[in-house]
Amino acid sequence: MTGPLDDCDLAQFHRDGFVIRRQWFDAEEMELLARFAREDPDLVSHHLPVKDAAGRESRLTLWNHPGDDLYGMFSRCRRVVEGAEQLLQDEVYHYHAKMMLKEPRVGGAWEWHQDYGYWYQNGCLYPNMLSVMIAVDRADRENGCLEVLRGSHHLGRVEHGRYGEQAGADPERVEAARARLELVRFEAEPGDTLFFHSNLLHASGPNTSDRPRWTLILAYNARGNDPYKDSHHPRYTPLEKVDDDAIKAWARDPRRSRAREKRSYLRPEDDQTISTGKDG
Ligand SMILES: O=C(O)CCC(=O)C(=O)O
Repeated sequence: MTGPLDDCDLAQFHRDGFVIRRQWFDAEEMELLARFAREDPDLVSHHLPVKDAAGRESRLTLWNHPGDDLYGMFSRCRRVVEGAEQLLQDEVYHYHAKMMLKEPRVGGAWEWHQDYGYWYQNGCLYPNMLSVMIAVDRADRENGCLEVLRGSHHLGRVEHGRYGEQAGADPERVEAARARLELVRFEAEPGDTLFFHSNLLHASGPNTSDRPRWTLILAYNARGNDPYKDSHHPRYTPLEKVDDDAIKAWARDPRRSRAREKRSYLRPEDDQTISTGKDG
């Protein structure tokens, strides 16, 4: 399969479970996204509050299907979709998108987990799934950037559940993995993009800074991994790709530039794992 990623990226993804592409989206694209998101009342009114073990609150707003608005252009652009297809070696479809709103001083931590730890429950037989994290704000240690354990996707799926005050992967396994595997921080400028495997162990600290840390996370499933049962995320749904210049073209189109989808957002009652600290 050909696409935007090169052989080095593919080798790194298979070896490490992730690949980082700096400035995958340029400053103009990121300014459009940041403005669109910060002016979007739905992100605030539909957010799901998730508390960490220390009682700090993170917020996320999640929807399943990409449409024709600016978020949809990011979810559907070839740079992302064909990159995901190269990495999963299959046609992919949109599993969901979410904006993580880690606000200054209050944004909470995320415990160590694998996304497939939860997606497994949704009828996905294989972990042939991934996420694409796009930094909307600068992300660093102080405002709680994402941390991953290099190569941890080779562990396979680790047991997930509620352990004491924490929801996430089995802490005994996490501790053993942390003792052996390198921790890598996704310190990022707006537009930097991380593709990561659904079995990669990842976590993030609280936002102790005066700056927000918003990120857009797009999740994709392989067509060949169509879930065997219904869940709160979609089964295979063909994804209509758009060219990479669609993001800027969208903003130049006066009919579109303010248009927002009427989307169906995930609600806490749709998914019990939300109340235990994860969207699943
Ligand atoms: O945004 C973060 O810091 C963590 C996000 C995460 O772990 C996830 O969405 O699976």
